[in-house]
This record gives sequence, structure tokens and C-alpha cells, in this order.
Amino acid sequence: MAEYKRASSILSTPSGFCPGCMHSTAIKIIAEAVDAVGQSETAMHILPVGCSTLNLAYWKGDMIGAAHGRASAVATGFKRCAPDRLVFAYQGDGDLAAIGLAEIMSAANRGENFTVIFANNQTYGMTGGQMAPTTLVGQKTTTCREGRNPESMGYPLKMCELISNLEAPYFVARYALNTPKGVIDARKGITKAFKYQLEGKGFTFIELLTNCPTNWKLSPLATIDYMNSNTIPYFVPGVYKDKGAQL
Ligand SMILES: Cc1ncc(C[n+]2csc(CCOP(=O)(O)OP(=O)(O)O)c2C)c(N)n1
Ligand code: SF4
Ligand SMILES: [Mg+2]
Repeated sequence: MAEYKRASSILSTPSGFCPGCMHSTAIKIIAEAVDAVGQSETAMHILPVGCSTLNLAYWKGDMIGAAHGRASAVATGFKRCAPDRLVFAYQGDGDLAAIGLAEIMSAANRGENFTVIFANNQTYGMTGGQMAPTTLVGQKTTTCREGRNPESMGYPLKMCELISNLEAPYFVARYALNTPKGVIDARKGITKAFKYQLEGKGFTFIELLTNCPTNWKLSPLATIDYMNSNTIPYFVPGVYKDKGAQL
């Protein structure tokens, strides 16, 4: 019989996430993937700015805090100095796809040998639910009260599609965390990305579709249905690039 154990990278301290927030699930499976590749003592976790940083309280291993949007630049510097360490950044959509868009595209285009895990909850969660580059058409936020209008606000950025079209990235995939299967697949995808990194294959990118019950103003259960009806049809889960599978 399988015995459930807390991943060794996570302390028993309570998280600061709102109830039902999928950042919590994401951090759990990242920690399990770190364990799966045997790097819990040595992994370097690059923290961005946003709610994803709340895992600061219960992540056991090494971390570096980056300025808003700069996690990929900090990861580049650290990984180049310590090429044997497993390095990953865990960034939200405001951090990665708005203020940090230049950094993520440049790091991906250079094929830097680290992993970026991207939590796409379609809003700026930490600062009160403003529109993010990934906010869906028609989705209401505090800065687009009538809903996102693409005529004046553009369309939601599809980061997996953009990054997988660059030459250098080695593995690019998107998973939705609103079902048990999605969570299991995401853990496998993160583990695969970490393995590729440890083999020196280059840039790996995992997008996780997550929620923000507080700013979406929905119960945690209602966010699951919302994601099925709205998020997943636009941000289609799947493996967008896997150079290892093409060999
Ligand atoms: C230079 C700078 N600009 C703005 C902020 C304010 N700020 C903090 S978190 C955040 C948005 C984070 O949104 P996202 O990356 O989507 O993370 P989430 O909270 O949704 O997980 C902003 C704009 C900041 N801390 N630093
Ligand atoms: S504000 Fe949103 S993203 Fe941040 S912890 Fe709460 S539910 Fe999660
Ligand atoms: Mg966000």
C-alpha cells in the first residue's frame, strides 16, 4: 500500500495561501518532483514577486528572491555560476508575462539550462485582482470592470505557444491543476523538465493553469468549473515541444 508523505522540501509550517488556492498544489508537486530527481538538498528556488512567494514560509531549501519579473535573469546568473545545481523559478503571470516578459523570452531564446514553472491564474492575485496579460477576453477584473475588451486591451498572451516557437527551448508543456489527473500529469511534466535540466538539455518551461478564488470572487469549488468552461478552452493543456521525444 502506498504511504503518503510530505515532500522533504516542505516544512510543516502552514502556508499563507488563501483556502483553495492552487499555488498550494503547485508548490506541493514541485517539491515532489524535486524529491523525485533526488535534489531536495541542493535545488535552488528562484522566487519572483506575487503570491507564489508565499511558499517562502514553508520551503525548506535554498531560495533567492528576485525583483519583480527578473526571476529568469537571476536564474541565468545563478545557474551559470553553479551549473551542477537544479535551478527553477516559480513565477506568476503578472510577474512573468507582463513586467518580466523580456527576461523570460530572452532566457528561453538563449536556451538557458534551468526550468521555469509558470502559474497562470489570469490575474494579479497579490495586489488585488488587476488585469494580467493572461486575463481572458470578457473576464472582469479591478482594472477592466466591464471585462477584458481585446479591441483596447489586446488578447490574452499564450506563453507556451510563444516559447515553443523559439528554436532553443527543449521542453514546453501546459497542465491544468483543477483535476487529480491534471495534477498528476503536471508532476510528471515538472519531473521530466528537471531530468532534462540535470542532463544539460537546456531551457524547460512548464505552465500550470491555476486559480485565484479570492480575486475571481468564486468559491474554490466553483473555480474548478470556471476553469473547465473558460480557462482550458483558451489555454489548451498539452506538450507543446519535447525535443527529447523527437530523438
Ligand atoms: C517593481 C514592482 N512593481 C509592482 C509591484 C507590485 N506587485 C506585487 S505582486 C504584483 C502582481 C503579481 O501578480 P502575479 O505575478 O500574477 O502573481 P499572483 O499574485 O497572481 O500569483 C505586483 C504588480 C512590485 N512588488 N514591484
Ligand atoms: S490572492 Fe489569489 S493567488 Fe493569492 S493566495 Fe489568494 S487565492 Fe491564491
Ligand atoms: Mg497571477
